[in-house]
Amino acid sequence: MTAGGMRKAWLGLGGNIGDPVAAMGRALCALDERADTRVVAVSSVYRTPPWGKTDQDWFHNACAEVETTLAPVALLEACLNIERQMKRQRAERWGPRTIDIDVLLFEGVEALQDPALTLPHPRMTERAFVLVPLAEIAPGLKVNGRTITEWRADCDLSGIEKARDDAGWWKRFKG
Ligand code: PH2
Ligand code: MG
Ligand code: MG
Repeated sequence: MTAGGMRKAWLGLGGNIGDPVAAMGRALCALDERADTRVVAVSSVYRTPPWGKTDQDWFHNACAEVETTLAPVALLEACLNIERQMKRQRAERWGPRTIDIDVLLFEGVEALQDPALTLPHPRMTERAFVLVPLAEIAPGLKVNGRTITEWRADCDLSGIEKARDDAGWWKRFKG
């Protein structure tokens, strides 16, 4: 635990309707503006082929590290509130959406089975659109006994390309 009772958590962000880069930037600014949470690292933005349901537009994805005094489920609630404030549109599971913010991992919580939240995120170790950006900011972080870099080496990276890597890109979308 860091000073002031802050713990680190890692988030996955994405979207494929409207302007997902702007939506991810605004979502990160909204989290950073909270008194209980700050954004400490953000990956580049990647353009990624749709996973799970493939007949939809490509996504943009990024990952972020935050420090927070919130408990895991409260952090998820904060993320869902931001999605709602941004009037997220979503029709179906794994289908098109304007913004999605997932809690992937939480410092000091090896596993969590809560009706609202499972940690680590159950599908993160199979998803290149999570592992590629996360490996930039947390290469040595361990999930289920292996590092992010090791998980990334085993997954299909085809199609993924960097879309934006200017430092602090997300701060340009402050509302
Ligand atoms: N999110 C999903 C389903 N499929 N595919 C990509 N490339 N990126 C995503 O963020 C994504 C997805 C459900 O959350
Ligand atoms: Mg998701
Ligand atoms: Mg989600």
